[in-house]
Amino acid sequence: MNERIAKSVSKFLSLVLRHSPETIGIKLDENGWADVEELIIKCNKNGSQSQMTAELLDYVVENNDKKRFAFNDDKTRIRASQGHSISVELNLSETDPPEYLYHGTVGKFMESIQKEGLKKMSRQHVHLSKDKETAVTVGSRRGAPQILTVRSGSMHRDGFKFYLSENNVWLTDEVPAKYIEFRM
Ligand code: HQG
Repeated sequence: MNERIAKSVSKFLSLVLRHSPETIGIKLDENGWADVEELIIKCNKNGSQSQMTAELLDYVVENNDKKRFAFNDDKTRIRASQGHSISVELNLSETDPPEYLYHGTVGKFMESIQKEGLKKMSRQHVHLSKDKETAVTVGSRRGAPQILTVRSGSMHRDGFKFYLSENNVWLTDEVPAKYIEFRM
């Protein structure tokens, strides 16, 4: 498999399955699922992903570095496991978080985060990582990474809910500033 093609398919699927299914004229159901057959047909009608096949989709779901996408049991439907900006009900069950989780961001957001905590911004949840290395990768997408330590255990004891996505990203609705350690 050509990794360049697999990466471009992953990016395109992120766009369609997390943010704008209308790009190729499909609809997701309320739980974020797209019909696989329809997705393949409509991708091929859309100029930018005209090489889509069932095999390619299988490969990307299986080998994606962050396991961003998942099939349902009979592989007739596919969805993104997290990262949505459109409103979908993933039906994730609440999970007890570890004592600390990490968030990778960049310097220009720090002042605002210190004031108002971590917000969902354009997504459905605040995304947190269980290890600093992953947070560094997340922050590096935007520049020199700044890593925040979140006192998730305290938050949970204070009644905040946490969810673990199918691909092991920790999700919560917000992180008030008082639970954030701004120095490593
Ligand atoms: C920041 C990727 C100012 C926040 C990653 C972040 C992740 C604030 C940006 C997933 C703020 C939002 C999500 C506040 C938060 N004031 N800035 N109060 N609160 N921010 O992309 O966490 O590779 O929506 O620090 O790996 O960066 O696409 O969130 O910098 O798991 O699969 O606002 O996306 O996954 O950015 O990334 P994002 P994120 P994929």
